[in-house]
Amino acid sequence: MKRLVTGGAGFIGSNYIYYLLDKYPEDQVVCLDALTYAGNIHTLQDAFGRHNFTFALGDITDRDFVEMLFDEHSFDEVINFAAESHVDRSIEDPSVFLKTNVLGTQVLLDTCRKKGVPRYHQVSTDEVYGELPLDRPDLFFTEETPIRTSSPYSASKASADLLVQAYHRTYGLPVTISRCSNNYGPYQFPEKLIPLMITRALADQPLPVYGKGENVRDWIYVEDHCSAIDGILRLGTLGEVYNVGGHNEKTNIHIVRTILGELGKPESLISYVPDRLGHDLRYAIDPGKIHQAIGWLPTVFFEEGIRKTIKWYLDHPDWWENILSGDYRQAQELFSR
Ligand code: NAD
Ligand code: TDX
Repeated sequence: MKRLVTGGAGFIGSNYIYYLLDKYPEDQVVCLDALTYAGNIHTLQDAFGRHNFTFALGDITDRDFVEMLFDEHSFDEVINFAAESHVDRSIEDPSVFLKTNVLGTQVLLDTCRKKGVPRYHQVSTDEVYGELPLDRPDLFFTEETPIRTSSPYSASKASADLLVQAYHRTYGLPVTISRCSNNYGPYQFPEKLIPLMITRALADQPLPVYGKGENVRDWIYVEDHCSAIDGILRLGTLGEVYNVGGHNEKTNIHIVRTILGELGKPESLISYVPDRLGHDLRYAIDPGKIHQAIGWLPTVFFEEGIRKTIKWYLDHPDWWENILSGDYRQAQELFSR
């Protein structure tokens, strides 16, 4: 079995590559990544030692390159993690979000079709459903919830989802889609809430909480997301969408206080800042379908997962200090020559 993982130098893609290398030690994994600011070649250093791992530096929007890669390797599965993923950046400048997330997905779909790849999986997000109100804890996103996006990021991800579904319906492309809630764990870029707060608290810098910190996210430990995707690829039904989440809803301020408590840092570091534009109030996934269909359930409770995550950042200062200093970009430049 030979799998292509796009965006594998990023947070979830790299965790998925390690998951695959451990679970299927005989299978081949090829990572295609453009090493944008969010990709980090150091993240994959343990994978480079494995005989069955190959890294390809390239952009999913580059049709010629993607076709060449597919000719070189005959892929059995393509799993698309590659994306611009940060909502705040999409508010600053939507353009690259449309290019990578929509047109990049189109290139991958076209190439899968042209080369007859037997399986394509699109890694999507619960953000395509927009927001739920804070005062209706009984409401959850199901796969039937209408798409109603808030940010340029979520609009681009929703567009990609629709394209994937269209390629299934029109051309019979064998696809599945997962829509997961907020991930946390090792190798997450320190612009996202949890690693940002950990790294800033360690440096005794102010922790910027948007608005009143009352927005709710449904958190999932990254390994549980990996096992869900693997399950969908093994047991899912072609053409279907699966929501992935674990009933782990927390307010942002709860997350920030938990991190400060675990690190023994004062709450005076919290700094309330102006709210994100179009800030979604609450995300909450109903994971009933994936549980019924393939028996998947998350295994890591938030209290355990957040401790593991904080410990990982404490144990790997080189990884994130290299990012904060910008030094990690030098390795990327050397690598791309
Ligand atoms: P990330 O930003 O950490 O990583 C993205 C990776 O994609 C990087 O390695 C980057 O270099 C690569 N990339 C970007 N543009 C590329 C291009 N044009 N060609 C090739 N590679 C490119 O993102 P993440 O948090 O790991 O998210 C991965 C996927 O999961 C995304 O599709 C995202 O929408 C989705 N998702 C993320 C979350 C979350 O909580 N982080 C939740 C649900 C779904
Ligand atoms: O500095 C901050 N202060 C703050 O209060 C940051 C970066 C975030 N926040 C808030 C905004 C959100 O309510 O924390 C919450 C989480 O923010 P992010 O980490 O930026 O994640 P979110 O916007 O929820 O989107 C994430 O989950 C869904 C990922 O970045 C997406 O890629 C994924 O699709």
